[in-house]
Amino acid sequence: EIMNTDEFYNAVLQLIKICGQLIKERTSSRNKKVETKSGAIDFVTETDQEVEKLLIEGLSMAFPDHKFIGEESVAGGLQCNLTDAPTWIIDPVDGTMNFVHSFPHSCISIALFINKLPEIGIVYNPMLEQLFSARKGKGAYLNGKKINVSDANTLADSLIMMEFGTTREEERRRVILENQQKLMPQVHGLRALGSAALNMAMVACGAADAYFEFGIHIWDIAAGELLITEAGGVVIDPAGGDVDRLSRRVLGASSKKLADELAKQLVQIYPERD
Ligand code: LIP
Repeated sequence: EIMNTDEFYNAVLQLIKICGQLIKERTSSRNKKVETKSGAIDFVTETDQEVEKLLIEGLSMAFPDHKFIGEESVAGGLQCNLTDAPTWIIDPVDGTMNFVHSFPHSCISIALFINKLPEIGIVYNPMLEQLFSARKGKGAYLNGKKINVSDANTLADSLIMMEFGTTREEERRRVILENQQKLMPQVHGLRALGSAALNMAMVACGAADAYFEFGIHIWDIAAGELLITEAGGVVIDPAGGDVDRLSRRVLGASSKKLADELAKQLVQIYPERD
């Protein structure tokens, strides 16, 4: 059943454009206010906090009964609680490390979930003017043009997105390197954009064939999931089976066959749930 989400979609698009302008203006600044969060290489800036505040204020003014899960609100102590109520899941700046370094691959990632399922997903990189959008049952788009996943369906033909992580913890680094070592001789190539949402957008538009990561949170992947599925791909748990959005694990791919083949290869990590 297709829900009418026009009102929500139009409202969030307006806000995103304003917030995107802010991110774009500030990304080249050499004196950003940067603080660390979970560890030495996990950052937050005043822009992350400001953008999240603008989005939540704007959306709750328009839709007073809607709920929110925001990266910086959760970092500030709020619960990460997904209910059936319409809930906006927000990463105000995904790829904060990139933003801090003026590497032009960060984005706003925002999704609307209703009954715990994605209805709207938007990933906007204002530096490169890339607006990825999807609505349940209506396809996925890049700047208004329909996008589709690639037709790669074996690892041997694939370009795989993966990440180096935001922790220096020994065990986590070891598993990341093991996965790189296992995959490198089997695939066309490995890439890391530094943003889960943008990695997923690359899979959605067919520029990459699969992506996986351990340790992400629901706000990193909420919008990207709908982009990939509406573009014809799949999003599953990295060990195979259904994705569990609060498990901090994700694998997205252009096809079920490729997703399953990749899942079988991966050394697994099971981080503490959100
Ligand atoms: C980041 C992700 C990135 C991942 C990090 C982190 P942030 O989000 O997008 O892909 O490796 O774990 O979650 O902190 O820049 O919003």
